[in-house]
Amino acid sequence: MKKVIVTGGAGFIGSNFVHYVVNHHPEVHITVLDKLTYAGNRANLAKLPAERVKLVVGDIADAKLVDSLAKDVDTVVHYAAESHNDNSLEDPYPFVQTNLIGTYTLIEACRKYDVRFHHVSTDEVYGDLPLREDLPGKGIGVGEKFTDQAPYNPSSPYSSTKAGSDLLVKAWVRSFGLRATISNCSNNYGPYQHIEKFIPRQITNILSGIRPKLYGDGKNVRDWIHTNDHSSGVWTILTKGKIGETYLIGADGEEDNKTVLALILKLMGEAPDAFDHVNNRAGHDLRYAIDSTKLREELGWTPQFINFRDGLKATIKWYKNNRTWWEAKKKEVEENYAKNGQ
Ligand code: NAD
Ligand code: TDX
Repeated sequence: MKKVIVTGGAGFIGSNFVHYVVNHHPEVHITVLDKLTYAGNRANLAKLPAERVKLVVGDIADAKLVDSLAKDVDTVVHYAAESHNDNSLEDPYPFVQTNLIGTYTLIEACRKYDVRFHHVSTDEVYGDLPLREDLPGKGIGVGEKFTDQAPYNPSSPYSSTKAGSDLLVKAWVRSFGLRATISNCSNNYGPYQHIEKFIPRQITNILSGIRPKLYGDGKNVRDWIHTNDHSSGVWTILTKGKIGETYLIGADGEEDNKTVLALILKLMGEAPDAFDHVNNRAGHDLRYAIDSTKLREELGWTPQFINFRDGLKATIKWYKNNRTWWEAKKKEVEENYAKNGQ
């Protein structure tokens, strides 16, 4: 693997992956293909050496552009997507266009030039799990987690288009021999995450003198993983994964939203009740939980950033030290949420 296209490499997880590869794998040259939507930001790549990373601003659904780039590389790692559930409930169209047509365009080019393809997806394609407190018998070890055998059962326009994109990749492997793997990861946190998402929204609210906003009763559970561990998981699959296989990436980080918010408030020196309950998300998934045994045992991957409190502390510090990165966007993001009572 010497010449790699990273789609969506100017977004949150994609740019962290580009940093990871530049720092750990000096032989790789990267072309980032990114449309720079509201979620993409050139600044995420600004500190990287130009001789290692080139940014092409363009759409993954632009077949001519994709064809011209794919013919010169050996690997495509596909992060680009419309990624926010709340936005997909307002306007599903960009999700259908980018997540489905965009992925289709990429895999067509990869099959034409026999390029290795890795598809980055989400645990949300499997729908949700019941809360542990609603299961007979409570506590650790109770209740199933998602594995790669779980049935697809997505809830939102976002997760259904991600599910559709996974199925396209699976079909292209079987019908056309596309050399592809898929990963489905749980909720990421870390630097460069857009402030529309839960953790950065609450941190930047506090830094802006706005009270944090919790959807519903805050009992919904997410399985948090530091984005650097997601990057090492994707790299492991790219280098050791079996073609046609799906690997789930997760770091056993289940927490309910109320607990995460309480920790943010504590770490930032705020009172425990200094937040607002706001309107719940329509169709809000209850719980996600990943069983990553296959990736750990078959490919030898282990997450490194498993202390959530420390990871959160470092993330708070990053948003404090990088106000110029997010401050100009804050007003618009909050105005959009306010329209929905959120
Ligand atoms: P993000 O919204 O921060 O970044 C998406 C990037 O894709 C942006 O840079 C954007 O400009 C680019 N993009 C969007 N449409 C494009 C198009 N048509 N052509 C080219 N570029 C386009 O998203 P993220 O949170 O970094 O997620 C990246 C990927 O990881 C997505 O595929 C998402 O489904 C998946 N994922 C995310 C999480 C999470 O917790 N955020 C968890 C599991 C999987
Ligand atoms: O202000 C908020 N208050 C709140 O309580 C926001 C923005 C969210 N929430 C809740 C909703 C979710 O239960 O926090 C949880 C996390 O919300 P998001 O950050 O929007 O993430 P989620 O919907 O879980 O999806 C994320 O993880 C899976 C990513 O956005 C997806 O791209 C990924 O596939």
